Amino acid sequence: MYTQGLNVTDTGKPAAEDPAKLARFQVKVDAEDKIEPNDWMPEAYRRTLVRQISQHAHSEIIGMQPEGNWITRAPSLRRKAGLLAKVQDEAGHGLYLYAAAETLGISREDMVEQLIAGKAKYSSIFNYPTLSWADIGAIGWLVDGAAIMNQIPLCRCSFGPYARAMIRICKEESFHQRQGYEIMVTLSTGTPQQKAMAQDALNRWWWPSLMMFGPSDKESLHTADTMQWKIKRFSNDDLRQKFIDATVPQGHHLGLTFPDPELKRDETTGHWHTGEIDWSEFKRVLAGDGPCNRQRMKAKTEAHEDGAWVREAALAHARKRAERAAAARMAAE
Ligand code: FAQ
Repeated sequence: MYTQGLNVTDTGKPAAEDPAKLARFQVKVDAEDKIEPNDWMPEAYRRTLVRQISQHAHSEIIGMQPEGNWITRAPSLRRKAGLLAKVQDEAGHGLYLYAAAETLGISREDMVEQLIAGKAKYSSIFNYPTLSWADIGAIGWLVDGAAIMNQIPLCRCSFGPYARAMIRICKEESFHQRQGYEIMVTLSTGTPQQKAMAQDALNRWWWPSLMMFGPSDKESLHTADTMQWKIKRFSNDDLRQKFIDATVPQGHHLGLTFPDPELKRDETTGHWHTGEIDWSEFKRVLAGDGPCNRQRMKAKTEAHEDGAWVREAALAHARKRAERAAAARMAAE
């Protein structure tokens, strides 16, 4: 279990924290000063950040799989180059995020082990299959669209390394969203078969995209704490509503129909209202029983095992370099 850097007692339980330190911490957060890794922070704040940032990193890494599925089958060289770059960006986002979490005292190896052991979560959305090329458009438009809506406020997160990592990530995600929407525009204005593919992708990705924002506010476990600590700036339901309001007109512009007979606009408030989300499906996917959970974890575990020699070689190389540098220093003395 991870304990490095924690204020723990002999029993392994977190020690009671100094109320004066807690109060100073909250004043700093309320003043919008960033909390940096060497600053004092409440144990629960550190744990929450490790949980959220590592889940976020795992999502980026597992999120490479559904799109990676189409790299060899992209319909043109231009589409293939774009998709390759997008998947590589996601690997980069995973790395920035693992690095941000490491500043809190946990190692990347431990985080990856937690993922492989099934102890750490990743976003529910990546447990759905990519059945046609249109799914690549729908992922960019809807999944990256939802990711940006959730992540722009994280650029103002109280924890400095996470906030700074999010700035670059959001710029890249915005580009991904446009790239995905452009695929949807091309398909929706193409042949009847292409338009049908775009509609089918929207039918399958709409509801899971709404679930990305997490449980409803009344079911959310962490929102109250994370909003007080200014990690989250908006609740799950508020962000979901912003996404719905931004996305429904985009879908109508494509000439597509949302798979929700209850979807309607409130003329007074201007908000779009959806039917009820199927939370039993969300819970099933989180419990490991979504359409692709097993496939995703199998691919991740195999990639990790296949990559063992690269990690060993990198360590051996680093050891040799250190030995050579030490020998050179001795010779110079
Ligand atoms: N999937 O109390 P809350 C992307 C869990 S990146 C799985 O509301 P919180 C880029 C939650 O962890 C997508 N689990 O939790 C891309 C908690 O469980 P725990 C990822 C979920 O943390 C695009 C429990 O339910 N983005 O897409 C989900 O306050 C295209 C109770 O929930 C981030 O990670 C879910 N959807 O709010 C890549 C953003 N929702 O930990 C490739 C950062 C909730 O107690 C291709 N994260 N849970 O065991 C966040 O903003 C928050 O963590 C939320 C959840 C909003 C996800």
